[in-house]
Amino acid sequence: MTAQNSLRPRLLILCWLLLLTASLSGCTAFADRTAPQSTVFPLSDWGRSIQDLYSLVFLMSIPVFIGVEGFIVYAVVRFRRRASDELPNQVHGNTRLEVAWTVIPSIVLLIIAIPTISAIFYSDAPPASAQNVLKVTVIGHQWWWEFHYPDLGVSTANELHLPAGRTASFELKSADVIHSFWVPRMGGKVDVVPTRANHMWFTPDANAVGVYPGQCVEFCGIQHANMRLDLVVDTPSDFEAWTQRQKANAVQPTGGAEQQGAAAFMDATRGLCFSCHAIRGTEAKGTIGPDLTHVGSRRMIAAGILENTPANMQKWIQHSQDIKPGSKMGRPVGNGFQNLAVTDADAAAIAAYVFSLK
Ligand SMILES: [Cu+2]
Repeated sequence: MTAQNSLRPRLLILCWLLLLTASLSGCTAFADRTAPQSTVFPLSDWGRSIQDLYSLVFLMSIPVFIGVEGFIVYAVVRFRRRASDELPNQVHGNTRLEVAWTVIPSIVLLIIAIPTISAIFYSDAPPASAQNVLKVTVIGHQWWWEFHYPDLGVSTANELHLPAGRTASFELKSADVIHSFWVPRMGGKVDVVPTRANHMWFTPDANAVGVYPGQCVEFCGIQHANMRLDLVVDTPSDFEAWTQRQKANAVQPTGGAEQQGAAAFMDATRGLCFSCHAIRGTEAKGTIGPDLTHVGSRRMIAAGILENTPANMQKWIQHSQDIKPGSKMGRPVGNGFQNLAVTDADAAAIAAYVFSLK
């Protein structure tokens, strides 16, 4: 045996081992029920309808895989070149084989098509049995999410609250370019397209209380990857309490750093914040950026990039263009934005003020 020949089986074994390792590492991710963005352990009715389809296709692909690979292995072994071989038998066409490999895949596709079409119709509108459907309007912006609850009179940004066990129906719109809305644990993705409204719905499971990250999944510009959101599934009573807090106007500070921050927020030569942000109950009525009426109650800021703390809030106010280059947070210059020119003292005061808006 030459050196080259003895190397070949070793290389083959190495390739198989690498493939096996890669597949097994995939399995551990697949089996992790706590993975926040797993799609294979859905927590809603809509998510389950998609998962059922996925399981069906996966199960059907197993015999197809074994069959096709089996035939390949058989052909490789049975018809391998032998020392005594001359030119193999030359054949053309085999009607029986060709009919078989047309009919069998057609049957497989038909079996997949029937539940797929029924799942598409199921996802179209909430089932007639859904009671007290909660309406939510989702508006995608470069690069954050706006949420309105038209029947509740509540608006928020980047943090979507839903009560467990109650069907939510979404109207999805865009303020600028095409985005796509996705909370993996709840179901699939739906495009968010300018000039039209798309729709989706799902019912978070009654036992799904928790926080589930979501994100934009359609490339929408430089900060696309930083266009995240949190879905907070509350118990019905927690959701009711949250709604009541969100409905209220902002409580204005009467002293301390918070009050100085409120003054800087409304000052065109200092914070300039009011020109882009709204705070209900004040003169700030801007619509370019998120409504800040209760921003202090949110877990994250900057569309899921920074944890909501006074220090991070100050960092975001002063260094928004370093943290999220290209975002519309900052002072407009030419076609873009630059960091706000606020003093450290003003930035700290504004941060204390908006953080107090719970
Ligand atoms: Cu995007």
